Parts: sequence; C-alpha cells; structure tokens
Amino acid sequence: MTTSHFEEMRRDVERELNRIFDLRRDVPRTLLESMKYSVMAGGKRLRPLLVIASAEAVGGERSAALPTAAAMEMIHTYTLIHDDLPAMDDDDLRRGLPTNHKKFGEATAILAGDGLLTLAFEVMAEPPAGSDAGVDARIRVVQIVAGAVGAVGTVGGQQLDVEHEGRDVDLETLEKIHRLKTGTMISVAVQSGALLGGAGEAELFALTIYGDKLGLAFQVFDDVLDVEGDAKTMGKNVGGDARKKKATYPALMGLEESKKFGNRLVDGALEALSTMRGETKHLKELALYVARRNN
Ligand code: GRG
Repeated sequence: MTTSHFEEMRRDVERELNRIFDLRRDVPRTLLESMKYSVMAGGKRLRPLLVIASAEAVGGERSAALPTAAAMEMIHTYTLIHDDLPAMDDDDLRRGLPTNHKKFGEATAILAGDGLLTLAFEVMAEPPAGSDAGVDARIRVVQIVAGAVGAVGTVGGQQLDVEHEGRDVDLETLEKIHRLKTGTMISVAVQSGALLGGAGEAELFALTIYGDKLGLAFQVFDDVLDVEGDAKTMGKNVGGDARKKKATYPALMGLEESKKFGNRLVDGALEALSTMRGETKHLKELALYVARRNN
C-alpha cells in the first residue's frame, strides 16, 4: 500500500497525531513518551486510512475525518499494547520494536493504553477549530466507536479469545471471536468516516456491509500471515497462534480454504461498493490490499 495517495493520507494522519500529542505536554513525561512510542512506531495505519477513504467516498472533507482517523489509530495501538502484556499474549516485539512493556515496564504500558483509549474519545468529540459543526455526527461516532471497542466489541472478543486458548473451537465461535476482536474496529472505522463525511442512508448501509466483510477478511488473512508470514517484514513474531494452540482459520479449515474464504469476503466487500455513486477507488484498493498484504 505504497501508492502516493495513501502515502499522502498517512502523512496527514502522522501530522494529526503529532498535533494531538503536542497539545498534551502536561501529561507526565514518561507516560507521554510511552504513548507516543507505540503510536509513532509506524504500522500500516489501515484504520485511519479507512476513516479518510470512507469520508471522501461520500463527498466529505478530509479535515473533518482526520481527528477520528488519528483517534482510531490510538485505540488500535492501545489494544496492541495491552494484548502484548505478559498477562495476555506476552510478546516482546511489535512494529519492529520492543513491546511497550519491555521498554517502559508493565505499569506504564497499562497506563499508556488507558491514556490512549481515553484521549481518543476526547479527540473524537472535540469540535474542529473552534466551530461546532458536525456535532450530531461526532456524537454518533463516539457512540458507535464506544460500542465497537468495548465489552460487546473488541474487549469482549479479547475475553473470549483468552478463555478459548488451548480449547477446541468450532467455526461459528471462531468467527464470533474474530469479528469482535478485530472486525468491529475495522468496520466502525469505515462507518465513522461515512458519518463524518455526511453519508446518506443508502451509502451508510453499503459501507457498513463493506466494513463488516473487510473486518472479518482482515483477521482471516492475519491468521494466514501468522502461518506464512515473515517476522522481519511484519515487525512482530509469527507462528505464535500455533505455539499457543489458538483457534485460527488455517487450523480449522486449512491454509488454502482460509485464503479462499478471505477472498470471498473481500469480493463481498467490493460488491457492496458497486452500489455506491461516489468515487470508491481508494476503498477498493484498501480491500484488495487486505487480501494481498504481506505485513
Ligand atoms: C487488549 C482489549 C484488547 C484487545 C486486543 C486487536 C487485539 C485485541 C489484539 C491484537 C492481537 C492481534 C495481533 C490480532 C490480529 C489482528 C491485528 C489487530 C493485527 C494488528 O493489526 P495491524 O496488522 O497492525 O493493522 P499495524 O501495526 O500495522 O497497525
């Protein structure tokens, strides 16, 4: 995903993240350093790109979507920091660097995650540059993001994931865990962009289907990459799912069937876009990227 328009979107997201952190100089120094360490370590920035591409696909302004794009990256990074903790996945490499707790200690890593999650909601609710335009859309975004990343979304999915480690899991349960743990955040990134861009009901409906399918496809291909991927390219350890006896799509349906299933989901996401009138080129490219990524 190196195409210049995505590079440009990514630069805008990095600038927005820096702007947000620069305004929080009163955060205790080590905590701010720890929050910035994980967020600014890179990553593909898929969720912010989806927020922006979705807003622009319905004719919205990038400036209206940027704070939420940055906020989604902060929430995503908080889940990674907490997931890497010894009490969860106990990982020591993330985004090509030592994990947050390895660098700052467990207490600071927990607090950095908490700080990022709460800061994200402050940012999403903030009126842009002194005006109160779009207040209804922002309230709706705060509401759906809170639902998607909370106990009936990402947090709940993580709980089920932890509970099912080392146990036999059927496909239905696996899909539920994957949808909650990873899918909802990707899906809500798309929906948030649509709302901030002023989507009508039909566009919101199409983009919701696109986001749902893409969210599950992302996790299916993530399972595939944990089998086939290269640790150096991915900036994290691979093979952990098998070591931890985690239920994954390749474990349940085999590698090739998993890829086919992931591709069918991506096709479904692309089909949903075909009902839209606006320019969906970037959303299409992002969906294809999910199926072809190597990191
Ligand atoms: C701790 C509440 C809580 C939730 C954790 C997202 C998650 C739930 C755990 C992360 C574990 C993991 C590696 C899941 C696989 C899917 C995933 C989220 C991969 C990382 O996302 P990428 O590939 O990472 O978008 P980058 O670094 O590119 O942003």
